[in-house]
Amino acid sequence: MNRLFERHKKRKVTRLDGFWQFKIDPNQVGEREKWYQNFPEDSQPILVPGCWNNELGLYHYEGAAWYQREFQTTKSQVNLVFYGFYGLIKVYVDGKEAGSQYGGFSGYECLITGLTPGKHNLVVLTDNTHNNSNTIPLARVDWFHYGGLFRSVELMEFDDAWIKDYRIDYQLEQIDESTANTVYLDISVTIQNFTTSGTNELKLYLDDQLLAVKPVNFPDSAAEISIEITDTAVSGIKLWSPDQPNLYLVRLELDNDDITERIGFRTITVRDGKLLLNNKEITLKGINRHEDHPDWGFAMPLNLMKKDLDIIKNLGCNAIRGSHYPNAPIFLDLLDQEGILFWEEIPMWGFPEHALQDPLTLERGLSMHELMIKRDYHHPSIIIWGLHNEVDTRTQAAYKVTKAFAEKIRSLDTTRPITYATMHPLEDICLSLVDLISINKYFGWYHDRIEQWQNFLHQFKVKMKTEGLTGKPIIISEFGAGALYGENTFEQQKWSENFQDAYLDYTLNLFLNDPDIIGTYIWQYCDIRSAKELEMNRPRSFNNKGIVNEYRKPKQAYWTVQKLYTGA
Ligand code: ADA
Repeated sequence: MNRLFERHKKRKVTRLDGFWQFKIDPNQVGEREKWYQNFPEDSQPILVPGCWNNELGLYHYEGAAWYQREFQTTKSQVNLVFYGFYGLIKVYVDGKEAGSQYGGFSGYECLITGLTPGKHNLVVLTDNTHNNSNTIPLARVDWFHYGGLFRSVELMEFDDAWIKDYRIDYQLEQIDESTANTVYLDISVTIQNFTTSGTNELKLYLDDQLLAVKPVNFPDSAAEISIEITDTAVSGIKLWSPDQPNLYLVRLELDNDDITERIGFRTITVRDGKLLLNNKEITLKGINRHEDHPDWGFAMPLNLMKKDLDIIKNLGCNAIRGSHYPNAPIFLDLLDQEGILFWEEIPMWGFPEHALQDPLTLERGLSMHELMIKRDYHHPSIIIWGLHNEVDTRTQAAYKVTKAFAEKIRSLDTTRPITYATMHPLEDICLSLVDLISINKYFGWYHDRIEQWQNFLHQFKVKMKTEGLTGKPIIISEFGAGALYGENTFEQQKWSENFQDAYLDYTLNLFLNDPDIIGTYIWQYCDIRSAKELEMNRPRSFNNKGIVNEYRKPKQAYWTVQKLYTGA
């Protein structure tokens, strides 16, 4: 399943999940030998969605790999949607390249036209090779480079025209959670037409109620057409909030095609050092979460996502940071339903100066932001866009990249605040570019003593005054300590559960009682596999700072955090 609601009533969609043929290509010979025309006979079956590293014998494989299967179509135009992969994807249909993309976590759509109805051969190359200068992420990260088609693949079929793209914006007449509101919808739609001329009608529904009908005139030649449906007033709307996550289905219909989006109406703003949801001050009680499990990697089943969310809600959290990449669309649907606030970011982690200077880094980063915002713009749970994480923001190279990212995001979305997580807060030269200041620090774990947190916060607030940053809310976006599940010591030794427990008790108490700090995101929810580049720094090759272990069993700190977050 990809989404928690029915996306199409009319469009024909077939899930291409299940067994595909698979072969790794460590020497990169596949393109030369044209595997896309003659798939190797010694290929093996593999399940999609899935990460190949969870297959026996492929744990450490990083590089190119090929997938193959057939699909059947009754129409001449199809859109192949790959919801998740890591790095590069190239798609071949009937022996010819149909398209490619660099990215992965925000998915890839590959449109193929002029097909003869019937059976077709589909071959996919994906490559998760990384370097330390311009891949996003770099090779050196603190999570596992799982490869493969780790989310579903879908086949969509079209007749003469299809709804290629849409964007739903709205204005609220008043912002009041306690009563029904009137909203004004502004919708823009891109229709792609494959016939040479004709007319049609575009219909707009909200929860099955027909709101507008707009004539569509196709020009003489096949083309893309933009249609605007503006200022449609709807009354009786209840706002979306963590306590009452009210959701509405917006449906667009064009003859034989249709698409449904699910939205919630709310505002999120920054004012005088505070974060306001529906004009009410909100404190983010958050946690960082990776999409990881030893048996599934990134290809987490829905049941596990739901369990994670239950454990996180039971902890008293109202916020999650999707460290460090766009999460599965279905997980975002769950967050919308459960009223959990989400920070989403691209996987740009720990870039040093030379990597920030690489022009490809900027180009890829801009494109990843665009893909992420396009895919996820309509989720009410997303309240923050994250630009990057722990890049060297003491440098001019970071300033240039951060400025370009900020401008790009603001050109695509003016409704959400932006931030990035800094690891050099006192020397950072980019903070003026964003709306929220987010700090990652580990005093008392990697360096200094835990009490250094207090001096640091004082020094940082002085810097804010001196540099004119006052008024920007402060979030502590990462803090935590490693604990090996089951390890307990009489003294508080590092790597023990009781050290971690005391660490989070001290730091959370400090932050929750500081009126300038509007949010905390504990590092981290569960223990995760780390990349092989870090295995000598990480016991078990895991990042062990989870407050539950990788199998979601609680460590001692879980209960302490629960007390502090729930105020019990
Ligand atoms: C950084 C980084 C995290 C993780 C953490 C740690 O803050 O953003 O991904 O690596 O450090 O555990 O040290």
